[in-house]
Amino acid sequence: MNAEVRVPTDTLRSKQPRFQGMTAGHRACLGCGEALAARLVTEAAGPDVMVANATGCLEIFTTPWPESAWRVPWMHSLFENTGAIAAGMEAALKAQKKSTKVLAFGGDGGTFDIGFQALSGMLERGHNVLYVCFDNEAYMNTGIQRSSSTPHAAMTTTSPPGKERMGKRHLKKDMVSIVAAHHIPYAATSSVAYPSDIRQKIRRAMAVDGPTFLQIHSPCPLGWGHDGAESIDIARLAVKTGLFPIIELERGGLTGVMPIREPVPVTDYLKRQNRFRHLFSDDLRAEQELEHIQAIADHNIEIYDLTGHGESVYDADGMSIVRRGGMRRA
Ligand SMILES: Cc1ncc(C[n+]2csc(CCOP(=O)(O)OP(=O)(O)O)c2C)c(N)n1
Ligand code: SF4
Ligand SMILES: [Mg+2]
Repeated sequence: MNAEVRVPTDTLRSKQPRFQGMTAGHRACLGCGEALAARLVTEAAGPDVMVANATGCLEIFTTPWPESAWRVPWMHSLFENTGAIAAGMEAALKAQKKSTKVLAFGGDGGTFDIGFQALSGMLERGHNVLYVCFDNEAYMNTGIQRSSSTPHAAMTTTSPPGKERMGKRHLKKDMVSIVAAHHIPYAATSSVAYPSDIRQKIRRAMAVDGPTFLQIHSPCPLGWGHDGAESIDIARLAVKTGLFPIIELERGGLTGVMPIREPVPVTDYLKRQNRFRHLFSDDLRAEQELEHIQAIADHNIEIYDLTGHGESVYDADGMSIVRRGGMRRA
């Protein structure tokens, strides 16, 4: 490199994030949305945290014995008790008069299904815990089984398309609404396609003294069937179709949405993923399913008024480079 254009190391260092709670040494697949999301979350949360982490890909790929990618106190919990473990950690810290924030991490399987009871109890009792769900829409760590977060018609090893059905028969569970129905101070969705939105929401949740929840849409190249280099594009399309609305709820009421300037057809999102390839076959049921999925996206656009702020620069097209955080309603 020409010495005249060399950037001093100190300048480079000053531009690096100050703290990374999850760093090198993990073994996630290339393009893993969950790995990137977890890095962003821990970066925004800062060093004064303790983590309870349900079993799943995140736990497995960050702790291949004897290595660990964690730079914060971190505890592996079972699938079913992450909420209870996090609540216990918070109670212990409170008894010691420490202000360290407890974070709880789980996949969609660990959150929507198996750990749901402990999560509900933790929310209802008002523990000061930020629960983050890394939503990759199936049980990926054990080989892509459907969860209650898997979208309708997606192919997994336990929802194969065939004579009986076109992939998963049921709808994706509306988890953020269920969580918000616990009247907690703050619940929101975000996507790994919008890092500044994740950071802003984590900082917001960290400042709340009480239970908070963030569900982050995190593509899994292995389970969704796309190239790892396309993860961010695909995550952005989920938002821009209306299939994954980015919203904020406070005490159960909707307070913010990320608007979509020009919604794109759901086929633009679906056709990029192998898990939906049967919907682009000659099967007569395929067209019906595509119409059904478009209707789901249209419904989201309507109920959250996602196109209502189409003139704003703070939307699904522009906000990642323009501003942090979702648009707030008056
Ligand atoms: C009670 C229980 N059931 C099943 C398993 C096996 N298991 C370990 S990880 C995993 C999948 C996790 O799925 P998810 O929570 O969505 O996380 P992901 O791996 O997709 O990130 C399963 C089924 C287990 N460890 N405990
Ligand atoms: S299987 Fe999916 S979630 Fe698991 S490490 Fe690979 S890309 Fe990430
Ligand atoms: Mg999962």
